[in-house]
Amino acid sequence: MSNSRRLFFALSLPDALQQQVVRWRAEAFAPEAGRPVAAANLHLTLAFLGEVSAQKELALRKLAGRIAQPGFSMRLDDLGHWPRPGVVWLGTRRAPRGLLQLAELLRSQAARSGCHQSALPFHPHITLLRAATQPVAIPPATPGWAFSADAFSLYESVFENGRTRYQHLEQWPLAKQASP
Ligand code: 3AM
Repeated sequence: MSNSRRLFFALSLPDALQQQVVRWRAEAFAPEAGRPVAAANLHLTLAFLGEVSAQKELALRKLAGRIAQPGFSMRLDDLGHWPRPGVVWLGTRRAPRGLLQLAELLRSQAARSGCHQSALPFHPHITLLRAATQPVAIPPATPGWAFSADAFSLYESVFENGRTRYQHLEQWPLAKQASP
């Protein structure tokens, strides 16, 4: 399997927003709540592809390059805890249609290319803490950051020296958002 890589499509967070989220997280959660995801690893997963051969990766990159979806904006105003996977997440109370359509498109392309897709419904989220398997005090609100997506990316999940790091591989633009 040395020829295959563990890949996923995701939205990246701008550097400034990464830093704001990380600073807020340090105040908002107790240190024992879970293991903080590194600022550079914060992302919103659109479609998880699993272990993908070089040939399949090339085909999926070509399909991604033909996507002509509009960009979108959302408010990061929701928080939650999934105790089973041990995840504390940041999300949105109103997922924009553009986000749902983009994820649906990438997931169906992945499924047609033979990448197993979870049967669970898509729940857009940015993982803040991992290994959060004990009850966590969730703050009542987030600062409600505005987040605009004008591109989506392909990442490789690399596990080395006991740590997971996400390597950015390629980015594709979303079409300009229509003015309101
Ligand atoms: O940070 P999140 O949770 O959004 O949970 C994994 C992470 O997303 C998810 O893919 C992202 C990069 O690893 N992931 C890992 N294994 C998965 C699987 N089998 C998975 N998503 C769905 N099915």
